[in-house]
Amino acid sequence: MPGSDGCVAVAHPNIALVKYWGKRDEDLVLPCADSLSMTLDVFPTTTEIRLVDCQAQDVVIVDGAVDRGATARRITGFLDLVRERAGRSEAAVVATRNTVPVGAGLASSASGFAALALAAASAYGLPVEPVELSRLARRGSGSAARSIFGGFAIWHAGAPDAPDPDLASYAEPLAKTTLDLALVAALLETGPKPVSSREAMRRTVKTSPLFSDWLGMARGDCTVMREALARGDIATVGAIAERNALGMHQTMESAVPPVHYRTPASHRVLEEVHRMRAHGLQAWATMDAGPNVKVLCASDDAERVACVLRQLSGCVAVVARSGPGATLDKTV
Ligand code: 2P0
Repeated sequence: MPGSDGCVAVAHPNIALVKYWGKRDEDLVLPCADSLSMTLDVFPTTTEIRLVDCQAQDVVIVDGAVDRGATARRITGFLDLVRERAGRSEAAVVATRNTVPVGAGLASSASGFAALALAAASAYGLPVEPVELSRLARRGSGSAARSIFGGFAIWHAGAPDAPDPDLASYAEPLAKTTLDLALVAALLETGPKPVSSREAMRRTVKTSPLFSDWLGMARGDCTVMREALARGDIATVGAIAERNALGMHQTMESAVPPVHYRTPASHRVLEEVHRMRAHGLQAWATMDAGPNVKVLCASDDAERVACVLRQLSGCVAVVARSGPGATLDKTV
């Protein structure tokens, strides 16, 4: 039998330096523009899949508790795609453990679907070649395509007129860079977000008057970011990442109704980052679909940045660096 019956995979979240915000095809999860990220060495997700012949339905266990809601439906939908491609019909027991707060804008769906894609492909006997796996992970959650790879990765949107749009949209690693970038996550709130990023993106594409400007900016930023990473130019990497993240938030805040992920606490951290820069500490902010702020800096400056952030009330600072791609842990 191809593959194996029980597999464990581990994947880490990634933080986009040039963000993905907007789909051109919801079913295939095709983005409107390329995005570019760094996979982290913190907050891994571990997912185990065991195939079971004797059972009609999948069982999904999240952090030790059986889930019968939206998460389970999304995982079963993903497994249906894997089963269809593999020509198999067994149900599965999926047990997944996150170490990142779910739904708090810290990319739990990226690590989650990257780990699930690898575990499921392996269990059902589909190819586990990384670029092919990134296409599969993308169908679970767009940003998961990038978490298949360690270090810096680019997710190609693919040309809209490509003969096979699914094939044209994949992630791949960027060439090695001398840049030793760190990311200090300023964790402010860990509760679920008010609007899912999927719904927020949909609303932004449909209603934001800034959306076409955002797309133009994101496309240009991807090119400049790649060049800056290649020459190890942290000032350009930081400046573009901050501008790109703030542009994404302005774009969604102009949707109807607006999507607000930034809170007063987020603004306090953003102001602190600007203060750090004014005092000569090279640090830049980025934010995702949640209130938490992540601060980019040189690895050697990370502890100093974390120290400053820890002085802000209610702020827990976690230092992260470049981490590995998705790996198969063991066959059980
Ligand atoms: C990113 N985010 O590039 C952007 C920036 C959040 C802000 O990708 O609908 O969970 O599952 O494809 O990947 C979060 O959205 O969305 C995200 P779906 P996903 O990291």
